[in-house]
Amino acid sequence: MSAIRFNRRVVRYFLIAFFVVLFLYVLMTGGGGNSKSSTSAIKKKPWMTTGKLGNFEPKEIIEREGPGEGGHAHHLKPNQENDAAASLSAYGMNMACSDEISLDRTIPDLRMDECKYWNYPEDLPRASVVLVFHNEGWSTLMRTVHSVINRTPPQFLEEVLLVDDFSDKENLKGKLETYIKKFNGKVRLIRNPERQGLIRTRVRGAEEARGEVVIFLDAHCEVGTNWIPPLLAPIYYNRTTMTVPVIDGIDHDHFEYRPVYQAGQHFRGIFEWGMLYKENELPDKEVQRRSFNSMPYDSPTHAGGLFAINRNYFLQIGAYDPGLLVWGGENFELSFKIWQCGGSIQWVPCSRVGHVYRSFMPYTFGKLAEKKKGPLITINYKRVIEVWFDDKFKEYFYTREPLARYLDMGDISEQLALKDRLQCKSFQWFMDNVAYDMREKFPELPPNVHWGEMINKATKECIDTMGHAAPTVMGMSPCHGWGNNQLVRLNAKGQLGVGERCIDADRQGIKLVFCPLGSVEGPWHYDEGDKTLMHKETRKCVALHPQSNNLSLMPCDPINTYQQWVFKEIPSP
Ligand code: LR7
Ligand code: MN
Repeated sequence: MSAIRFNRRVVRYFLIAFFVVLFLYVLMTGGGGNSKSSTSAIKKKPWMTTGKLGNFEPKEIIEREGPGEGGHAHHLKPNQENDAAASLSAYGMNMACSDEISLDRTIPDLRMDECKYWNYPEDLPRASVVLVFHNEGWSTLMRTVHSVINRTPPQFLEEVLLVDDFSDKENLKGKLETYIKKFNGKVRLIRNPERQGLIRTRVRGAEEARGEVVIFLDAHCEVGTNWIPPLLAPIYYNRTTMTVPVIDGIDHDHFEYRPVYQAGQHFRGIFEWGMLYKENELPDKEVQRRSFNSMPYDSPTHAGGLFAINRNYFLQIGAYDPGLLVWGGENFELSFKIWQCGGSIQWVPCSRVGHVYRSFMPYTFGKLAEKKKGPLITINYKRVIEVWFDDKFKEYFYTREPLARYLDMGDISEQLALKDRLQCKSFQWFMDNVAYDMREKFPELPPNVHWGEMINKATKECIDTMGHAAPTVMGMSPCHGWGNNQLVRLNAKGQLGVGERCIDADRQGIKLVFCPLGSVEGPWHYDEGDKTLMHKETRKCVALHPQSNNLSLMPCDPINTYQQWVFKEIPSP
């Protein structure tokens, strides 16, 4: 009897010990088991230590006191208001405030706790951190450099490469050249002989960079604790993976460092059919694919500014399309190209970098924009969708941006040839396999039945957003023929809108509102005969008040010209 009990106890202890060992093993290997490919078989995977700090974690936590330290807001004195206002309007950020904050200031460690326990290979590739800049403020530019130098293990930092996109600010000339000498060659400066815009300037940076990996940052960033190993590791295992840090916000007025998302919450980049960049909560499929919530995850696209990529791979896939000008759309071009041509994009929760979101864009697009007719960013989008979208999806873009059909996007034959040469997959493949969460947020768009200016028959004026952001009431103004705030679209499902926003009605009048997410339908019925626009729910019609010039719903009166609306397509610009 006792012998049997004894044996049972031994078995029980043995089983417990077995599971403890198994558990520790799973924990230490990151649950991944064996390696991905034959080359990576010799490369050790990152692993989670049990209770011990990861191999590149800083050994001590630095604390400092002073303005803005710890990422706190710094408030200027009332008598500095003029300086603050002047710098805000020159730079889109309060440089008077920034100038009082140390270039070496500390920022909070906003990572998930788990991040501190990851170990990474000791032989990660070396990176060139490339900062392109055009007329940036001195202290925000240099704080970016300082934060990279201070918080990057030197063995992984080949250089910080500053690429000046033809700035004309005096302090970015000789003073900058002298200042960077103190970094003993770690910081290098090259200059464009003429303005190239950020897109071409980044390509030049990648061509000139000496590191195996290039990491692009905007010239007003601060990198977080142990930011670099988690960005480099996925590239080390697979050179066709591009990695993106989590981008926190730095206030443009008082420089407070704020988390974009709480630790552990994950979002990824998608887009609206008018090519507006959006972020969407990580779909369950991606959450479940990973064994730890701090592990990198796939993202269809990225915001544009901050990412790491193997330098040769970036150049091999044609870097950015050289036909994209100055600013905008390049983030989509690179994302579609990478995914469709066999690479991948991962967002990395354990790497956090702060970025100053400006209050407005302080620079113009210069000579490059003057040469182009029409809105340059939309032209960039058109190039991107014409190269990477399948025909069906191109229509969604033109439904949202009808004027884009008439814009001259230049020659895209080289891009199409590249797509062919790299044997890239279709956009449908991308939508089904990568951006599958787009369907619920931004379903496929029904065509427009009308678009253009929406003109009142009585006054001959146009319905207009008056330049206000949603939610706001719509107004009336003389038709100007430029589109923009007067460019209205009515789709086959009764949705009326301007750009990405929708038009609806309530007691206050006819309003510009956010479109309901996940729906392409709307409340309107347009009568092609009477030219009235009826709200299906209330069965009332959009009417203009002759005296006040206000818009509201009124009982339908089809012979009243104040209730009659005609759509006029706008000729090509
Ligand atoms: O002509 C120019 N030449 C330049 O060198 C214009 C700009 N630049 C530099 C500029 O000095 C800065 O360092 O390029 C960098 C980016 O310009 P910003 O900071 O004016 O751009 P942004 O932060 O408003 O815009 C986002 O979208 C851009 C165009 O698509 C770029 O991809 C930016 O890098 C990108 N920024 C981010 O992704 C940071 C996260 C915020 C978001 C969204
Ligand atoms: Mn920026």
